[in-house]
Amino acid sequence: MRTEQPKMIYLKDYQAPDYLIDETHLTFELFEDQTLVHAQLVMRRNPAASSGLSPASLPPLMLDGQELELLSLALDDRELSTGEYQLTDSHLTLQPSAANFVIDSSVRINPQSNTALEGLYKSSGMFCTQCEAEGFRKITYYLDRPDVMSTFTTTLSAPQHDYPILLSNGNPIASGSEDDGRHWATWEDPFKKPAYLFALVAGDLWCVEDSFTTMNNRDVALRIYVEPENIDKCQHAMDSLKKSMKWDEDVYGREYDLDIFMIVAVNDFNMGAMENKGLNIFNSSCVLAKAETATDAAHQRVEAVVAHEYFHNWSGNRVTCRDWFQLSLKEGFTVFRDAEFSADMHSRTVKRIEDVAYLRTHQFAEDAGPMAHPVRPDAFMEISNFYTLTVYEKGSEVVRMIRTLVGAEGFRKGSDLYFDRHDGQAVTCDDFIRAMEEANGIDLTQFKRWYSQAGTPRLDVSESYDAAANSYRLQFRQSCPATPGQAQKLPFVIPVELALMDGQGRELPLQLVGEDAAVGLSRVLQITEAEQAFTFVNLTEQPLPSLLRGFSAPIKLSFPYSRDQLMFLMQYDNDGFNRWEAGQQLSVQMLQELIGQHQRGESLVLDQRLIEAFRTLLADDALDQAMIAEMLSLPGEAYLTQISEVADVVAIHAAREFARQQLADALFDLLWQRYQNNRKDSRNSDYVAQAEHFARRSLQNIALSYLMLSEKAEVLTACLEQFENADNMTERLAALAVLVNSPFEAEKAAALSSFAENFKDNPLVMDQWFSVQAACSLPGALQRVEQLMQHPAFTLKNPNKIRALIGAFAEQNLQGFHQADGSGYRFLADQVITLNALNPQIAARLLAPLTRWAKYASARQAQMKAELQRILASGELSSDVYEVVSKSLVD
Ligand code: B3K
Ligand code: ZN
Repeated sequence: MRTEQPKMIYLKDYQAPDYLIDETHLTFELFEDQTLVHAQLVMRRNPAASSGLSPASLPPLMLDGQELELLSLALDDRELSTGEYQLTDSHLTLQPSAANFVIDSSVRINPQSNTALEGLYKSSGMFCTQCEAEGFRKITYYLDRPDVMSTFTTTLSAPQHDYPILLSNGNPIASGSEDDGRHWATWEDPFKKPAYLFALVAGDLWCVEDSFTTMNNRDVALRIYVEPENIDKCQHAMDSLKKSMKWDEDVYGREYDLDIFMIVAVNDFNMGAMENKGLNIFNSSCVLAKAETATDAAHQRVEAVVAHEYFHNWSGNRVTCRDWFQLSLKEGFTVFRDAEFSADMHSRTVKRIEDVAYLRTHQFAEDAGPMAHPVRPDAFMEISNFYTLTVYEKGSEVVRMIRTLVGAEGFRKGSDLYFDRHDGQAVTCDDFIRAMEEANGIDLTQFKRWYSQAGTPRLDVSESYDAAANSYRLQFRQSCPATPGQAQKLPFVIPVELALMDGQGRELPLQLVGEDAAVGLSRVLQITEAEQAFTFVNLTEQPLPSLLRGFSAPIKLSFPYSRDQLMFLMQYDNDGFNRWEAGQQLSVQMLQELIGQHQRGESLVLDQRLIEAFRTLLADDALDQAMIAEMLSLPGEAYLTQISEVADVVAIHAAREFARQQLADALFDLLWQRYQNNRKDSRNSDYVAQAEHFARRSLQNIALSYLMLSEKAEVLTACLEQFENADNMTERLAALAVLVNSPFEAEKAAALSSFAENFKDNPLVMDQWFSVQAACSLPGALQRVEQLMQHPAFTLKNPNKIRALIGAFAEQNLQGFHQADGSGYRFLADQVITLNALNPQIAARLLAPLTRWAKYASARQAQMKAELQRILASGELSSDVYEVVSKSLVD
C-alpha cells in the first residue's frame, strides 16, 4: 500500500544503473511464522553508468526494498551501524567506499501474510514466488531492475517433513539434512539474469519426470511438480513441453541451455504463469489437464502457456528487457512465437480466427478506452497495470507484420541476428527492430510508429473499375483516433494482403500499373501514406477484392461490400480467415439492422440471407467442422458493444438472441443431424486433444446450443444424455452451460448440484461451475453471483475464483452487469474496494469493465463514473487501483 501519491515514471528518464551486481548468493530459512533471507551481493561500479558522474566517482547505492525488516547489514564484511545507511519504506541507501564491494544483508519477511501474491508467499501450504515485475524487492534489498543481471546461488532450508521438495533456478549442486528435522538444498544458476526471473519453491510435491534430447544431443531432465492429488493431470503439459522444445529448435534454431527444466503448479497465482529461469511457476489452471476435468479450450491453453513460458527462455531470459517500457520486446514476440506454435500444432486458420476475435473484442476496447497506451508505453505509475492486451496481443501483431514484410526467411535471419548479438544482454524494442533491419537491408523507421502511437488505425477502402482501360483502382485512406496524451497520429505502415476474384471465385493475376507482369495471385501492399491508391491492370471484368487476408494488420478496415458480395466471399474466398471474416461482417450488418429495429420499437425481421448462408455451411460436408463451428458463432455481445458508437446492451442482447432463435428454428433439421452424428462419434471414440477432435466437439456443442432454443423434448433428452454420459469435460460442461441458460428449471438445478457434488474437490472444475452460472444472462444474475460468493468453494483469496465468478459476471454477462439500476456497477466497485487491500493487481484488473463508461448512454455513464469516484474516495488505494481509477475519470 502506498503512503504517498504514486508518481509517473517516464521512459525518457531512463538511466543506466550506477552499480551492477555480478553475483547474488541467497539463503532462505523458511519457518512457519517467518522467513529469514540472507543476501550476499558482489557488486561493482557500472562503467557505463549514465548518471552524469564520472565513472571513477562513487554515488550512493540505493537498493530497492519493500515490506522488509532489516536485521543486519554489512559492507565488505564490516557491520554497518544505523547511522551509516538510510532506510525508507522503499529504499536502503548507503555509501560504498570502493568501486568493487560486497553487501551482506539479513531481513525478515512474512510470506504467510502475503495476500498480494507478489514476492514470496504461501499457496496451499507451499512456499512459492512471483517476482515479475517488481516483486523481488519484497524478498531482499536489491537493484530490482531488469538491466541488472547477475548469477545466482540459492540455498533453501525448511522442515523436511512438510517441505520435502526445495527448488530454485538453475542446477542443484548440494543438499543435506540437519538434526532438528530441517533439510537444505543449494541451486546454482550460471546464466546471468535479472531478479524478476528469480524463483523458489518449497513444498510437499510430487513430480512427473521425462527427458528431452536437444539438437546437440544434450539430455535435459524435465519435471512437472504438482500437489499429489494432481499427479494424474500432468501428461498433457509434459507432451506440450517436449513439442515446444522441439519446435523452438526447428523453427528458431534455439536450444535449451540448463540440465534441468522444471514446472511447478500452484493454486494461487495472479497471472497464467511465469518464465523464471529453469523453474517456471504456473497457475495450476495452465498445467493440469485431463479429459475428465479439463475442456478442449483448457487443453489448448495449457499447451499454449507451456510453450509461451518455455519460449521465454530465449525471448525474455537469454535476451531480456532493458527497462519495463520494453515489456513487449519479450511479451509481444513470445505471444507471436506461441501463436505460431499452436498454429503448427493444430489448425492455422482456426487459431487465427480465435486470436483475431479476441484481439478485436478486447484489445480494440482497451485501445478505445482511458488506459489506451502504445505497445511501448512512455509512462506508467504501476508497471503491473501494463501487462495488457496491447503489450501482449497487439505487440504480437506488430511482430507478425514484420514477418509479413520481410518474409519467413528474412524474419529468421533477423531473429538469429537478434539472439546472437544480444545474448546475455538487456535490450530495447529498437534493438529488435535494428536486427530485423540489418538482416534484411530495410528501413523500419516509419514502421516503428506501431511501437509509439496508441489507438487502432482505421483504413477506409474504396474502389473504381475502368472498363475501357481494364484497370481497377483501390483507394486507401488511413486515420487513427486520438488517445490519451496523443491527439494527432502520423501514418502507419500497414501491410494489406489481398487478392482479386472474378465472378467464379477464381483469383486473378495481380499486376500493378507500371509492372511488366503479374506478381502472383495474392500479395502484400504497403500503405504508408494517409491517402494512397493502387491501380491494377489487365482486368477484363470488375473484380471483387479479398482484403486484409489473414488479418495482416491490427486495424479496422472498411470496404462497402454488399450482402451478396459477403455471401460470395464466405463461400469462395481461398483465404480461410477471410471466409470467416465475410460471415462476421454479414452477421454484423444484419444484427445492427435488428438492433435498430429494436431501438425503434419495431418488430424484428432477420434478413433471410443469413439463414441461407448458414444452411449452405451446415450442408457442406467438405468444410472443416471447426470452420463451420466458428462461422456459426455470431459475433459476441462484447464485440457488438465494441463496434457500437453508443452501446445499447439491451438491444444488442435482444437482437442477437432473436437471430439465434430464427437460425435455430429454420435450421433445426440440419443442426440436429450434425449434432447426432458428432455425438455418436464422440461416444464411440476416446478423448483425443487434437484438432479434428476439437473440431467435432465444437460443432456438436454449438449445434446443441442452437437446438436447445427449440425447447423440444428430444433435445432436452439429448442434452441430459450428453451431460450425464460424456467421458470428457468439453461435452459435459457444454451441456451444463446450455441447461443453465435454458428454461428447464428442474433439470438445471439437478445438473448444477450433481456437477458440484462430483467435482467439489477439484477447484479448477469448480471454477468452471462458477463461470457458467456467472455468465448466464437470465434475470437475477447478480443475486445468483452474490449467493455463489457464499459457496464454500469460493474465496476472495484465490485469483482464479475471482476471475471465474466476479470477472465472468462483469466481462461476459453484459445483461447482468449493466442492469439499469446500477446494481452491477455497485457490486463490482464493492469487490474492487475489498480486493484493493488484499490483492492490488487483481483489484486493478477486475475494475476494467467500469473504465469503459464512454461506450454507454449518459445514464449508465453517470452510474459507472459514480462508482469509480466511490472507489477513489474509499481510502488509501494501491498504486495499481489508483492509476486505473484516476486515469478513467479523466474526461
Ligand atoms: N512474464 C509473466 C508475467 C508476469 C507479470 C506479473 N505482474 C507471464 C508471461 O507473460 O509469460
Ligand atoms: Zn510472457
